[in-house]
Amino acid sequence: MEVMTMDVKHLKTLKTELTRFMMYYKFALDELNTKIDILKQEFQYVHDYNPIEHVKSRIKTPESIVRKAYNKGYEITLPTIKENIKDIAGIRITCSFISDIYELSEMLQNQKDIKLIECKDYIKNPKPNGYQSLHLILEIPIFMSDREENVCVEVQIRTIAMDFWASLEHKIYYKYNKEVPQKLKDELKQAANSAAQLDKKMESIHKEMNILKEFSTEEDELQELFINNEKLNLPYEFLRLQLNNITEKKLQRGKGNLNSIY
Ligand code: 0O2
Repeated sequence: MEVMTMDVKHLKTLKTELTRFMMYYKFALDELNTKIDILKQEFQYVHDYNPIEHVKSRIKTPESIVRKAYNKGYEITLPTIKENIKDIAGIRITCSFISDIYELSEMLQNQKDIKLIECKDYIKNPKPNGYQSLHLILEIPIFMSDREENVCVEVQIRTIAMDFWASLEHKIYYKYNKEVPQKLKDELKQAANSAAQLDKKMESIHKEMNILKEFSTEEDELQELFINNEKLNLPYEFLRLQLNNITEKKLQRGKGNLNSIY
């Protein structure tokens, strides 16, 4: 009887410890999600453009944490798990373009309370199967009533095309534990290469459009005139005629100079 009471007491303590442990990761995700949301809103306001398509976060289940620790041969204690398993909390950010991935990664790393623990760039160096994504392990402090904890979060940043490939590749292999035929592996790799080409194409169109937009804004601004804080538009025909006159005069002057030389 005494032994059973001891066991129940021990189990209750374990449960409390495990709950607190899991809470750290939930708070870390909350913190980081807020940071990402702030960056998204501010970027939209300053640049009139939102680089983030969507954000998804998850916490590994206790079962999956223990399975991973067991498979990797770690001691099954909370301090060892915290020290070695860095993807208990994970955030996946899908961006519009490759350049957005690096910009967002910089913006996160530049925050004073965020420490970069590890960076795996599977965009510059894709995995042999074609997988692409930028993986960061970020550490952030969590402040509780009686302590401060530094908690790791795995952040995966990728484009829509990279995410499309990774999600479908995961689905295709799901619940198939045998060796996948080489032909299918090659085809999946080709699909990854096509996704990477699509990303490059979309980025180059995006850049060219940005240049056009810049010119068009400058043109629009030249046609505007402010008097007493009231915006007036200069008539396009008027501007065109004035510009034609100036060009004509320049040409005439050019001809005159040439005549005086010969
Ligand atoms: P989940 O549920 O998605 O989180 P490690 O995690 O350190 O033991 P590794 O390989 O060093 O293992 O980590 P890495 O390379 O940073 O990749 C870990 C995560 O990236 C995986 O998490 C996947 O989410 C994703 N990933 C990596 N390679 C591939 C791939 O080839 N295809 C797909 N679809 N996703 C990949 P988990 O732990 O597998 O699961």
